[in-house]
Amino acid sequence: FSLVSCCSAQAQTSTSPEREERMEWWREARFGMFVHWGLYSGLAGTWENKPVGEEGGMEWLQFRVRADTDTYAERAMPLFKPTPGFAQSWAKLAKQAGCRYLVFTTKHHDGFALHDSAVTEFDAGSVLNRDLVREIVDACRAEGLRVGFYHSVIDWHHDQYCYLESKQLPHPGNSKPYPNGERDHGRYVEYLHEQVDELVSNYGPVDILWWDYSGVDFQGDEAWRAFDLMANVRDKQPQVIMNNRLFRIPEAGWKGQGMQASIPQLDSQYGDFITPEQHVPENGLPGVDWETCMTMNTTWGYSRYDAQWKSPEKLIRTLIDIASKGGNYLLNIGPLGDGSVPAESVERLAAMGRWMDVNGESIYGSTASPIGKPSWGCVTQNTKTNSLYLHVFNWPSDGKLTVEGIPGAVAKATLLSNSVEIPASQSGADVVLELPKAAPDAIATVIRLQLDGSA
Ligand code: JFZ
Repeated sequence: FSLVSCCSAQAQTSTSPEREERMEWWREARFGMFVHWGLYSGLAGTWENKPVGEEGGMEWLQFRVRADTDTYAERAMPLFKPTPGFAQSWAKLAKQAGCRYLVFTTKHHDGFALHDSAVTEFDAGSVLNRDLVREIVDACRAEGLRVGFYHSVIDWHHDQYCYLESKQLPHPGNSKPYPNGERDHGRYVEYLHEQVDELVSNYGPVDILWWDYSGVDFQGDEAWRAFDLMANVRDKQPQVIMNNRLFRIPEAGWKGQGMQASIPQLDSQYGDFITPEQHVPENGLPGVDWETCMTMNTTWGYSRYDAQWKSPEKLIRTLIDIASKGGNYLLNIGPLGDGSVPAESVERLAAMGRWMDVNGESIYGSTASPIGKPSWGCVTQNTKTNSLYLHVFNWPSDGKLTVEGIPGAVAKATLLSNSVEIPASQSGADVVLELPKAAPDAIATVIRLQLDGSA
């Protein structure tokens, strides 16, 4: 009889003491910065002097305009000019925002590698005589940030890469002619393994490997020799945490690759965490580690046309919502070709940092709330200190906040920002709090409930 229930497939991760140990910092961290940056960044959403579009992923520019890889590279390279010190400014920005880790694109689908690779000339080492991976890793370490490598297994540049091995198809976007009319995808896979080996051998400890991604009909071991690939990474970096995007459950279709709320199975053999993209799973994902990745506007790679920015309030409340459901938030920036960060992103991260400076205690090290989804906001808990954190989004007009389902006796209620005590009266699992008339923080005011006894 299957443990998977009949009506709602409940994901579970099989785990081990080693895995529990390596997940510890990641579960504490709750907030990370994602960076999409590569050749496409200098193009900034423009091709032949026209906007490629007002929204959507501009890191896909080569595909969107159906450019062959040589034309794309020729036009993009002169516009990709990282200034010295760009990496330090990213790391400082992440640190000040309250991020505990930074994950950046070592190679995106266009195939351009940011490190100094011995196995290609389509890399920063050959083109710029710089190792941008080393610069970014060093900058992160200097700020005390954990560091993760996003690595695309899709590669529109490599002349042996095929989207569907069996059909000898190149990926749409790669219009290089087939050498001898035929490709040998196995040779691409060798290249992929070599390049990943460089990345996990030459830059000291790597905290995360963030694979991206498999298609419905070509995935996992068949497509990438995924188990070998992961085993080598694990061998060189025993503590590394990996996502599950090398795999896809074909029956689940395009919606099911663990980017969405539920997949029927997850095992640490397939990756340590699931990556819902651009959304927060309605009820979290109990039993699995998950991280929502999200853009601040609509594109991952920089576009000068995309002006659809989420408000700081929306971003802060999303971080809280995710923490209250037990997940992590990986929030993206798309720097320009010179490595500078759009002012809109800097402002938003600064606002998040100001909120986190005051209220970070309610986010770091928190776990999913035992209290469901109250109408007024979100709740996180810290089981080590036996406290609950009420995040009030909608301030009660009469100043009385009723909290239902408290799993214990409340010893003390305080405003987290200034430790001022809040009068509380409890009857059973319900507590009524007498709040100040006006919300001290219009975005999210946090009230700390200390419960009796220690967990
Ligand atoms: C992938 C990339 O294609 C994209 O450019 C970006 O890097 C993002 C973080 O990851 O986007 C995907 C991949 C797969 C699906 C959706 C978006 N999918 O299967 O639905």
